Amino acid sequence: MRVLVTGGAGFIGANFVLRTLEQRPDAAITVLDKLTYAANPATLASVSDRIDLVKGDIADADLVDDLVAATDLVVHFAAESHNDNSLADPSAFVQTNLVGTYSLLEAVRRHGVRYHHISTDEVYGDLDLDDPTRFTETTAYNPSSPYSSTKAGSDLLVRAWVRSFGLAATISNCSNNYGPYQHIEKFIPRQITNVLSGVRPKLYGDGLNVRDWIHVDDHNDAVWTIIDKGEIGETYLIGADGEVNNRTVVETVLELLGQPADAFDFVTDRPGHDRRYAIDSTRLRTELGWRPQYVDFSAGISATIDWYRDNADWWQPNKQAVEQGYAATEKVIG
Ligand code: NAD
Ligand code: TDX
Repeated sequence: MRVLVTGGAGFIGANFVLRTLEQRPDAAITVLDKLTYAANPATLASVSDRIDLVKGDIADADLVDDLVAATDLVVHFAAESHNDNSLADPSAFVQTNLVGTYSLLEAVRRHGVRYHHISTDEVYGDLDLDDPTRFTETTAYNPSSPYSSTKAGSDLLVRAWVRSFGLAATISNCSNNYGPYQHIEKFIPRQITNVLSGVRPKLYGDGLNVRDWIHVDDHNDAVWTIIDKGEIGETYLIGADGEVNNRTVVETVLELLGQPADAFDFVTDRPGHDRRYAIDSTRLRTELGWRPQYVDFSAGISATIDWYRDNADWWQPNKQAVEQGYAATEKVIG
């Protein structure tokens, strides 16, 4: 099978490529990636002779048309993905997440290719800490940030292309991922690499915001499950019952690295900071039979810490610049 993976040099897309080559050695993979600041081609170095890596923009309609014409399946990971960046400057988010997705959808429509769209639980907005409900496939869209609103808009484009043009598409909305090769701007790798660099972890606001963590391999296994067995036109939520508040995550990282549990700083909160995400993945489990493999969060974090400790070459060159970027707006409040 020929597979076009957009954003395959980023965190989740690259893990998808590596895992697919392991599990499906016959897959012929082309990666289309703009190689923005978020990409690290070193992630794909070990498989460079087994894939085609095309540096290009998903909004480049001619390039996309050529690549889509030559594939059986598109798995669309490419996006601007960081909420904090979307608050500083939304323009790339509108361009890539909306215009880029539109360009892919038009090519997929012209060539009648199977399409899987990767999205996020953030399209549903947030929940109160004491709300007994969780997001399901029928929860109304209510995004908060420029990032999540452009992801919501891209999901709606897919739904419209399915209904209006009969596109052979599926959509998945997943909760927060962690694991190897995640950019150190994101919460968990930022705090792991802070502690490894002798810097105190930084918690936004009161640290009680809750995220529903899933290991990236569980996410990607779910994506293949949906591609293989999902119903065309349908949406599936992906989550591993991993709700943890941010303070507990930081305390776990500190503890696993032998530091006092209170060796962190509270910093200014993110504007519009979503309080809690929580996914009900019953549909994926009961209809398609998927189950997460990583159910012990502390063990998953411990393995992720080991990965960052053993792969300092992968992240260290970026560390100072990332922290300088945060320091420009972040103030310690406690
Ligand atoms: P990432 O930022 O690590 O990687 C994104 C990749 O897309 C990078 O390699 C980047 O170079 C590429 N890219 C950006 N703009 C592009 C463009 N115009 N053309 C081609 N390539 C471009 O992101 P990630 O965390 O791996 O997220 C991947 C997907 O999963 C995104 O669609 C995101 O919304 C979704 N998602 C992420 C999470 C999470 O926790 N990280 C959770 C749910 C869903
Ligand atoms: O230094 C930090 N301190 C902190 O307290 C950072 C970077 C984050 N946080 C908080 C904000 C969030 O409550 O940690 C939580 C997680 O933050 P991020 O890693 O920025 O993730 P989030 O905003 O939840 O979005 C992520 O999950 C859903 C991904 O970046 C998105 O691409 C995905 O759609």
